Amino acid sequence: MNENTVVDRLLSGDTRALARAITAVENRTPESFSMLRQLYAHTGKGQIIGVTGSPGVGKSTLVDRLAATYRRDGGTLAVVAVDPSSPFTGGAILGDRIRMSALTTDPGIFIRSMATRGHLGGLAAATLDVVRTLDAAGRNPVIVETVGVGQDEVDIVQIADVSVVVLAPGMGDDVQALKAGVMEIADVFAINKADRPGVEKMQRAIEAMLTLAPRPDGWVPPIVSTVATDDRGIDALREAIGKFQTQSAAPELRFEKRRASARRQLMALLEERLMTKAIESIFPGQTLDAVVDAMANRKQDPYSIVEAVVRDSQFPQWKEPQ
Ligand SMILES: Nc1nc2c(ncn2[C@@H]2O[C@H](COP(=O)(O)OP(=O)(O)OP(=O)(O)O)[C@@H](O)[C@H]2O)c(=O)[nH]1
Ligand SMILES: [Mg+2]
Repeated sequence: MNENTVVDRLLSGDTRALARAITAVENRTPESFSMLRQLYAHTGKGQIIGVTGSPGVGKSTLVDRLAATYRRDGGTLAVVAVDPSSPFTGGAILGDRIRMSALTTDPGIFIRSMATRGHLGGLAAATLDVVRTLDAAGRNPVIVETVGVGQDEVDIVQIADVSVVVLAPGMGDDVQALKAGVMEIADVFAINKADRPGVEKMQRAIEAMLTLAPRPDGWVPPIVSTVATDDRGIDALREAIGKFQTQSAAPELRFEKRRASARRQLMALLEERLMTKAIESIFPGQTLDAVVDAMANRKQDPYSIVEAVVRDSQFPQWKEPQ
């Protein structure tokens, strides 16, 4: 099937065309980049909701319930789970870490699992492109679940229009751990597993932190208690998400977010493509990991590598891509 047909079909909401496109995007095929060029103008329409938090806090269960409430409005949506633990599968199978219920058989909810391993410095880029493709296809919202640990995950969450950080009671130390990275990107907090003791303590810990570090935009992130397994608090969570979206829909705020997101996307793509190209050209047949290992063993030094890359690179002038 030619690309134009796939793009047209995808834009008209065809689920099979979407599934094929997503697989191509995940595999970073040359055709996928040509398709992404055509799709870019159609992106930025829907809402992207990031859901992040430590392993096991109930993100997937919560996403499942949240997806169900959006689905009841009648639109089609998507869930992307970034799974840091499973080996690279090409995203073809659902890891058992995605605990989606009956929704998995509903074509109105497109679900993909992305594995962290196997991407050369480009998980953020690949995930961003998958999310953009879903957005172009009219999936709204696109909910992205990530475990909030590494830089990649933080990068991914930052493309979201609204970020929900999920915590669970009895994880007091975790609030401290999250503080450095994920805490400051939380637009909404969900204290899940609120059927367990320690909800108030957790709430106070979050409030204390918010007081210490108020946000420059003046938004005070709401804290919502949920019991995902019991479908409790889901409407309140959705309302909190909606409130933030209304406030950040102010044109100047929205444009500022879009600029930041555009910058990140460009950097992520450049990093992915330039890194691959650089390593391939100076160390044919080697992987980035092998080069990094050689550096760790002091068999290579980073200065010579960078010097070689910069010296041998030719940066052509901008020409409209074919
Ligand atoms: N008691 C209780 N258990 C819950 C709740 N929500 C989820 N769980 C359980 O917690 C476990 C982990 O839930 P997941 O939804 O897979 O958590 P996750 O954060 O997506 O986990 P990872 O993707 O592995 O990081 C499962 O056994 C859920 O049934 C809740 O509100 N209360
Ligand atoms: Mg999960």
